[in-house]
Parts: sequence; structure tokens; C-alpha cells
Amino acid sequence: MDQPRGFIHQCEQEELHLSGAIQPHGALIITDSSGIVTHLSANCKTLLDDAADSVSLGQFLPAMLRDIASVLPALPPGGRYVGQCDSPQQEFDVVVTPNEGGWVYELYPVETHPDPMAMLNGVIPVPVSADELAEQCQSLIEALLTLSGFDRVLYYRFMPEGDGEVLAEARREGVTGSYQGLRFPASDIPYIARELYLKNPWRTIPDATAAPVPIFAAEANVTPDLSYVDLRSVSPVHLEYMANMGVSGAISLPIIQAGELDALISCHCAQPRQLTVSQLQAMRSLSEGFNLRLRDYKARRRLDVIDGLQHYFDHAKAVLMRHGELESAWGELSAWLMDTFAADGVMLQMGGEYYQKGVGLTPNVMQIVAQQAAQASSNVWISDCLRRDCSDMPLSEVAGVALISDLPLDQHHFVNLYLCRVEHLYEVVWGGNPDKPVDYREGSRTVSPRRSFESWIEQRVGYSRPWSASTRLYLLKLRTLLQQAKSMPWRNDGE
Ligand code: BLA
Repeated sequence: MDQPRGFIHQCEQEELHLSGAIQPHGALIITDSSGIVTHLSANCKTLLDDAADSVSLGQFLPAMLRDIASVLPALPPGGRYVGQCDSPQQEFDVVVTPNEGGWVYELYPVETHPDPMAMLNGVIPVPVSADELAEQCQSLIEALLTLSGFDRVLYYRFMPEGDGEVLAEARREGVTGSYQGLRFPASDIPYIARELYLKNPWRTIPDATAAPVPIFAAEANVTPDLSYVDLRSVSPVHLEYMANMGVSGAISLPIIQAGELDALISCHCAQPRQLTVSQLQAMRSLSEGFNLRLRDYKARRRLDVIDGLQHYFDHAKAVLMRHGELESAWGELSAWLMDTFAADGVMLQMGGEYYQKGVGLTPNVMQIVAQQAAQASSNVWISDCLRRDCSDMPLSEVAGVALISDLPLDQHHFVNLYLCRVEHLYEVVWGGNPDKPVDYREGSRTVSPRRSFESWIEQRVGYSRPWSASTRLYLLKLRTLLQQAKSMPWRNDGE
């Protein structure tokens, strides 16, 4: 397949975790396994020294952190310590994560400790319909808007091809402009950044205008891995993106389903705004509550589909039983297939022979599609845009195909079944021109993000209606059924 829309190689090159700097709203200390400091952020002196004893490279941790250090060995593997420490002058939120045998300490000076956990009351049931799910999603982001005191909260869901769509939005009174329903290209959040959001409970950028703070290392040339460090400094391209959106403060909360980044909850504030770790934890608890209900909802939907599968093919089975072979069943079977899969045509290729009902592919196009499908790991291949997914695709009446391939007919011949859909013109509304996700600065090879997020309408040409998410499952089941139809017990010859 072509690279997804908006994928920009240069954006994937930036090693975000090795930025060698942090944001200035906190301080960073890294120790080795024996508690000796190997790295320090340059602001440690100003942020900590007034409040505590001095901290230096090559020395033991300052006394104010030693109580915390003593409990760290009891953390479960990969666990994260979240707590507080204080000195006579200053309180700190402290987050500690394991790092190559040692530990990374993030210290955030705090004024007060609000009790945001008070928001987390009430048991919310697992939604049973898509409408209920949407309602809960809206309530979630409204609760997050209140809890965060931000201007705008968006629920941004990723689509299979990597682009994303704003499914829900909540705005503080008086905040104008809406992103609801808009789509954004994959390159707005490079894969390299998505990987980091899979590893962390949140990503905060309290002040996009603040200058980054370098990290000093005890040994020259040892750049620390900041994959698990929220203080990590922000990519310059993204800072520009935020400025273009009029955003100074941002929080992202990942929604992870089956190990994959399913959505990001993105919070915007026009003014810089920093929350305490306990406020972030409360936001995370709310989003995780929704995430669990989303998981249960998806699991229930999957079970419904699997249950339905038992009966879904009863008619096709009866037709195949009656005829005993594909060829003579084709008349009835093809009508059923077109109806069931909302196809405009269906083609069966058996060795050199073709059977067709409705619109179909020319032998040349069929070959191109089969070749493309052969590169996939499964015997089911689905495309809603052949022009995008197959190289050298000539003009074709068929825009989208769902294919069951390589069904063995006998030792030498295979059957391919093509479900075909014609072109269906529709509009997609983007937040800015997705074909221009970047502006190349004049005379420079560096990229900078697009400046406008005004709705930009794309007329989708060359696409069919999209195939539903369960099409793959249905086709795999159909493949098994067709395979059984060719084996003896199904045939009625001898009866
Ligand atoms: C990060 N881009 C992000 C993040 C979001 C977006 C949410 C996570 C960090 C954050 O919370 O701000 C994008 N924000 C959006 C989108 C919406 C939104 C789509 O509110 C929709 C309403 N960005 C570009 C280009 C590049 C790029 C062209 O537009 C690459 C050259 C990079 N985006 C980029 C990088 C990060 C990022 C590198 C990671 C920033 C970091 O964590 O340091």
C-alpha cells in the first residue's frame, strides 16, 4: 500500500526521546542503581537548592528524596512511583520511573494540592448502543473540561489508515470555533510520537512558549532516554503547530485498546496552564473509566457479531447443500452475496473460467488486484479505493473490492471470489488542507506545520462506500463455508 496520506518521512526522523532537554516547569534527576546522580537538568539548582540541600552529578541523591528512593525497590516491574516530598520552603509532586537499572525523578514544585478525586463518584454502566457510547464520551470530555479548567477538550479517534477524527468536543463558554467532526492527517501526530503516548499515562505541555532546559550528564555523550519522562522537551515542529492553533497549554490522554492507540483526548488552553500530578491522575482515572467501558462495549459487539455469524450464512449453506457445487449454486448464491454485502457486483474466478453478476472487473484489473492481495498475509483482502491501494491501476468501473482468494478447487486450481463496489462520491471535511500538512520554509529543508485549520473539503473521487469493520470476519467465515462446500459430505451426488 502507498504510504498513508500526510505521512512525512522527516517527521518520523526526530528522536523525541533523545531530546536531551526538558520543559522548565519541573526538574529532572537521573540516578544509577546505587543512587548516584548521573544526569541533572540545568534548572535543578534554582528549583531545588533553595528548597533543599544541593544536588550534584556523581553524588548521592539529595536527602529530601532518600525516603522515596528507599521504597522504589518494592515497586512492581515497570511500575511508576507517584507521591510528594517537601522541604520547609517548597512542596513537590514527585514521579519516579525505572531507567536502565536506575531511576528517573521528575520533581514539580506545587503551591496547593486540590482534591480533584472528589469528581470521581458514581458507577457508570457499560453502554449497550453506539448512541449511549457517544453520550458517555461527551460526558467524559465535559467532566475533563471542568476538572482541568482548560478551554477546550477533544476526543480524537484514530482511523485505520492513521488519520484521525474529532468525535466529540467540549468548550468553555465564550471559546469560539469548533473542530467537531473534522479529520486531521496522520502526519499531525507522527508514529514516533504515538509510540511514546502508548508508554505514558499522559503528555503535558503546560507552556509552549517556555524555553527548554538542557540536561547535564556525569559522563560526556550519554544522552538519557526520556521515553517515560513527561518533562521531556517538546518537538519544535509541534510547538509551532500549537502556536498556529492558538494553543499555549496542552494535555493529551491516550485511550489504548488492545495495545494500540485508539484515541487521544486532547485538551487545549490559550493561556499556559499547569496542573498538579493529582489533578492529572484524576483526569486519567476518568478517561480510564471510559476506556474500560469502551473495551467492554467493543467486546460485547464482537460477541454479537460472532453469535450472528452462526445464523448469518444459513441461507448460503442451504443453497450450497441443495446444489452440491459452486457452479450450479452460483445463480442463487451471487444474488445473496450482492444483497448481504451491499455489493454492486460479484465475480467468481475458477481457474480460467469467470462467473459474474452485476458489475465486474476486467481480466487485467482482476489480475492486478489478485497480485496486490497476494502480498497480504491473509486470504481476505479489502480495499475501498483500488486506485490508492494497487499500483498501475487502469480506469475501472469498480472502485472498491473485497476479495476471498486462493480457495483450493483441486490440486492445481484456485477459486477467487470478488465482491465489487462502484465509485461513490462523498465529501470529507478536514481541519486544513491534508495534502499540505507542512509548509516548507523558503530556502530551507526543514518542515513546519500548516498554518490554517479552517475546514477544508475534499471531494472523495475513486472511492467506493467503505466496507464495514466486520466485513473481514464475515469473509473469513464465508471462505470456510465455501471450502466445506467442495468437500464430499456437502455434496448430494450420492444421496
Ligand atoms: C504531537 N500532535 C501532537 C499531539 C497532538 C497533535 C494532540 C500530542 C501532544 C499534545 O498534547 O499537544 C495533533 N492536536 C493534534 C490534532 C488535533 C489536536 C490533530 O488538537 C486536532 C484537533 N506535527 C505536524 C507535522 C509534524 C508534527 C507536519 O503537523 C512533523 C513534522 C509533529 N506532533 C508532531 C510531533 C509531536 C506531535 C513531533 C510530538 C510532540 C511531543 O510529544 O514532544
